[in-house]
Amino acid sequence: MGRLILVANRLPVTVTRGPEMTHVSPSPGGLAAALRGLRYPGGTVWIGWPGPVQGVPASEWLHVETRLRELGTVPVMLTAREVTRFYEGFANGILWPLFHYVTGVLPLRVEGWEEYQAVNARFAEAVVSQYRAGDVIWVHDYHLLLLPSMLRARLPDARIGFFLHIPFPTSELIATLPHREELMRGMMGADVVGFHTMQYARHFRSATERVLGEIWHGDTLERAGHRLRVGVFPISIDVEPFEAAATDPQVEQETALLRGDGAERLLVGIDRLDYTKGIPRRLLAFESLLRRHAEWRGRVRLIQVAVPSRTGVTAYSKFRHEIDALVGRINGDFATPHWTPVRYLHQSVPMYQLLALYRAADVMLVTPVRDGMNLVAKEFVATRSDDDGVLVLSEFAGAAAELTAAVLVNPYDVDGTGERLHGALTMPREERRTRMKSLRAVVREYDVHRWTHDFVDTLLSPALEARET
Ligand code: ADQ
Repeated sequence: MGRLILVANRLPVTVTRGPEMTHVSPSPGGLAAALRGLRYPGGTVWIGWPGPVQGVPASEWLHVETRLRELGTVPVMLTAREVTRFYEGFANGILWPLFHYVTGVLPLRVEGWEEYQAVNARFAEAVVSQYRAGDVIWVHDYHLLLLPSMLRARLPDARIGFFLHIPFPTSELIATLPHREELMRGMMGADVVGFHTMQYARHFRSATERVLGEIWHGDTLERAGHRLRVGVFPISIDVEPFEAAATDPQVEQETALLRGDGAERLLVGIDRLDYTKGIPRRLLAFESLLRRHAEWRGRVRLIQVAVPSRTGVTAYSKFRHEIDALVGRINGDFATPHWTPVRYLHQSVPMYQLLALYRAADVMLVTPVRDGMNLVAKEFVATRSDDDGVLVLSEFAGAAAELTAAVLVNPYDVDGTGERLHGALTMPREERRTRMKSLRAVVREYDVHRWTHDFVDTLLSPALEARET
């Protein structure tokens, strides 16, 4: 049996330079979290960037390399210029906002295309050097849109899958992208292209029709010598560690501390600090709740945790100041000597605290303006084995397609969301229980293991054997 070669911009581990020595630690972010627990009978190989390693002294590099090899990973290095122009520039400064419909932060000129191509070609080189007949290749995400076709040209018989973790937007937006033909053609080298929702898959098909003039037969397409299939595979989480939170004494103790004497209700938001996650409008919705329902003043508080992210991209540092200012204004306007409405943590929190926040929340706020899936929503649901707590979820998160028993909101409607918060805070226990039971059933039924299994099964499916033609 062949191995599963996983290719993603980031390795599931990151090399960071500490004050005393260099560490190899788990990478942040949803993709890394989802794939870390992956098991494949023939074994897995990971190919990706281990993070900025420029500062690692040569004397420690041997130790780092050994550690990476022990973990089954193959590093692909990026130069400082590539980090700026490929990673922060083309991938996170152009593709990320455009695919999330946040066109306001797009630069006037699209730069970094040469580096985007060069880095994709370097990844192709790394995959080809690892590949053995029978291996299955699974490429992930928007950093590597050109890779499937580059691999198809070099390894015509390989099974190649591609999964996009972010939304695939309407073809109207794809049409605005310089290099749109190359990017779309790049994805088409795969045997299977997967998305989180039907809507993204539909957008992809129409973009290929519009940009490349392709003709689809349902979800498949015949291309020079191979058949491409588009599929829907909603990513999920490893449910077990979240369910286990219920019986972890450290989590229990922290949950009790967060709940205090129960006099105040608790709203919780946990995100990467990213302009797609809807934090400013969420804060305004909370402010609207306090203005329009003054009875909640002194009786409810919001804990917002935002883990720093992509700090090298200009739009992110500007955005950070916007949130700082909003939190300051809301606290300034509403706080009393005994009560502060918003507690804002600009930091990552350890796992036990994350779990305790999920367990302690009366209402969990997941209100992105656009999100491929959003794993925080699923993690929250999985921890609530007490069948309590209300999930307020944006219609524009991929998760909304499955988690229909959540309180769904349009995050752009700030006052409307404020009213839904009031509704969530006053929801009767029986309704909370019914909704949470139904949400938990969805997350337990389709966990991350089913997700990987379904994708790889589809990729290996004999129905794709059209290459002999
Ligand atoms: P992300 O945008 O990174 O993922 P998400 O799916 O919500 O977003 O995952 C975030 C992960 O980071 C979660 O596992 C969460 O627990 C953790 N996390 C977030 N804030 C934290 C904090 N302050 N402290 C500690 N941990 C924190 C991308 C797409 C998503 C898609 C995933 C997977 O943008 O839409 O769901 O990939 O496909």
